[in-house]
Amino acid sequence: MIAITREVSPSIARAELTHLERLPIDYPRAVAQHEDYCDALRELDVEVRVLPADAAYPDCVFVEDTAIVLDELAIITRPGAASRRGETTVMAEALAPLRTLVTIEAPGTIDGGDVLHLGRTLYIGRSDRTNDDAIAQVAKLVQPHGYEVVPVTFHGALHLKTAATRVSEDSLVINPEWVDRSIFRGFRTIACHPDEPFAANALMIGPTLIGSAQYPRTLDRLQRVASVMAIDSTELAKAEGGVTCCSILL
Ligand code: CIR
Repeated sequence: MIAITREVSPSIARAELTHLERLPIDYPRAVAQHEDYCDALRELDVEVRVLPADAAYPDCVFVEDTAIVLDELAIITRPGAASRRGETTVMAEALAPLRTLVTIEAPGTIDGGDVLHLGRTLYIGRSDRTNDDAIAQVAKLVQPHGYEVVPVTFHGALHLKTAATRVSEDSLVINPEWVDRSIFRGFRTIACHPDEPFAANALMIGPTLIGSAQYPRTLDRLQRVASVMAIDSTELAKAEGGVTCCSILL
């Protein structure tokens, strides 16, 4: 498995924020936590390719939003926040040797964080970042490869994957306040702890889950279905990023 990640931007203090109050981010600590994240991936035998940061893009560490990668193709997104659109250029360069590339065109906007890929289904959140035009473009691009696209309405979270992510072959962790659990056909759902609303974002690498150490009560619940590696991610959490946001997996 390959993971593409990107260093933390020195301008991370100016990251986009939607649901959180701005708090000071400790940049050296954010860098150290991101390095620990990359090391956790390496420990799980993932080859990590780290792209350089760019001060022109405060949110560039959140690479998940720049592409939707399937076995058959990679879709370069058109991120919903105008400040993030230019982040896709280096991701397209990194993915070009690995996949056939296609791109989302205006007026479509979509962030990869809204795309939950479960088998042959792509659940795509309708959000401030992702519109129906882009969802229709994705559906047209993936249908020839046998994928179904299911648009999902949700509330309270920036991205669908802030509210639901896969944690094992047949289960998801979700925040039931933000997304209706009955949408995900064929999957068991484990609710995050009610005091940890941002804990429904975990990164599944085979039988192991990388989760945020900030959410111990939810991680306890997830131990039932996976072996959990808890990492500190307090600084990027202040920029509204979770553990899935920081990598593209192939
Ligand atoms: C943003 O608002 O775009 C960034 N500050 C956070 C993006 C997090 N990405 C993700 O959940 N996939």
